[in-house]
Amino acid sequence: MKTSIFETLARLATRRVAQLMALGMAAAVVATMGAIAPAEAHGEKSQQAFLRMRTLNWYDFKWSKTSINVNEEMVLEGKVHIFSAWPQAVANPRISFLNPGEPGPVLVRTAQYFGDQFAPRSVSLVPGKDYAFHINLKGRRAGRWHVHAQINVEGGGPIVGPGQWIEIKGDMADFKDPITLLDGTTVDLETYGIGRIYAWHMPWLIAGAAWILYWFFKKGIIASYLRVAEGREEQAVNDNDRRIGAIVLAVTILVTIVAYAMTNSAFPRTIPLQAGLLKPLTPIETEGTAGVGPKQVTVDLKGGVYKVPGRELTINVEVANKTDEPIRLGEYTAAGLRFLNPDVFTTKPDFPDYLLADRGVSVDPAPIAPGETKTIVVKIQDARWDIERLSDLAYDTDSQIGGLVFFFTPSGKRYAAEIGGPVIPKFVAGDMP
Ligand SMILES: [Cu+2]
Repeated sequence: MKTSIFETLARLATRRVAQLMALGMAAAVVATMGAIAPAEAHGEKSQQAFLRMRTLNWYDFKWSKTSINVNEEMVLEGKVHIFSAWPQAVANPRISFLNPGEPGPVLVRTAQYFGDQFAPRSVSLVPGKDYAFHINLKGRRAGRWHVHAQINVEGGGPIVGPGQWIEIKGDMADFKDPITLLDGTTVDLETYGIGRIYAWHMPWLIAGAAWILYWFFKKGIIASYLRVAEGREEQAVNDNDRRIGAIVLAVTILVTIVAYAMTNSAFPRTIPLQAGLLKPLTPIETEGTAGVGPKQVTVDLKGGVYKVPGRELTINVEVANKTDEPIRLGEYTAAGLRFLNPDVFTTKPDFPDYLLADRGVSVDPAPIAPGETKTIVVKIQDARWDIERLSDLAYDTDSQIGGLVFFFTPSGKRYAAEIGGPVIPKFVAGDMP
């Protein structure tokens, strides 16, 4: 059948309109991407309950300030217990990296330490040990931001600690980030080399866009894909395409060689990015008030029940008190959440409200005497189980809890102990276990 010139033109025009529409839609998607507001939700909630309870147990968190100006410094400090029974599904924290968890570089990190050790690189964390850390931060972008600490575990992904809202006032245009180089000169990291970054990225962006547009208008990207998928790749590329490809390749190699030589002569002394593994770290060994010291108080989980409707975990815990003072259980913490026993915590500690269940723990008020070993029933109940989605443990392949329990003595000492093991989920209300 013969087609008229008008039909051919009409068909070509339709194709061109469709192409332009697709291009317009792509442009609209790109344009709106920048306008998406920072999410209010906390990404850590999407991680499985077992991952957050049985990997890193965060405690003693402190944000030195919650309101700062641009250029003002603050410190985020905390401690982390590496869970002994680290889940098999997650890679061991053999290579881990501490980071502030924030929505982009709203605060810059000027330094960070594990104990007294300056730790700008990856570190090895050992299960069963506790580490104290602090991150020095400096306000950069004005706004109200949720700031966490997070540890990225190689092969396991980021594990996020508790977060706090930090208000930054002022104007990012005033932000300065001066550092002194090894040769004594001072540069502002905020603007240093920014011209070069643009100069290097723009040509590649243009080349990339030109490449996409060339294929888009000449052959159609999906049509080319179909030709290749059907085994007709020879028809997808002709001699003219090969010629253009060869020219682009030659220009790319030439630009790279010339620019490399120019950069080398402009900056004769450089060192590579420092990316080694720092080890070994010194864990916390202090007894009493600090972390999980030598086993002065040992606990053993003797089973428990998680009631899904009541958001209530009831566990039987065998406690052996090897200290010389009576002790009382005052806190259970897991995944950054703190459940407090109001009999022990008579005043509410300063901690983000979404993670603080200040009346979440109830336990028989009789203390455990020095030298005594007894099994206590601990009830941990709060809506935050659900809000922070820890109750999802009922749906995990192994419904195991994890976390730390803290015991307190009349003289104000604190002893921490790791607790973990399976509990039985229960989906109907009532008292029968
Ligand atoms: Cu957050």
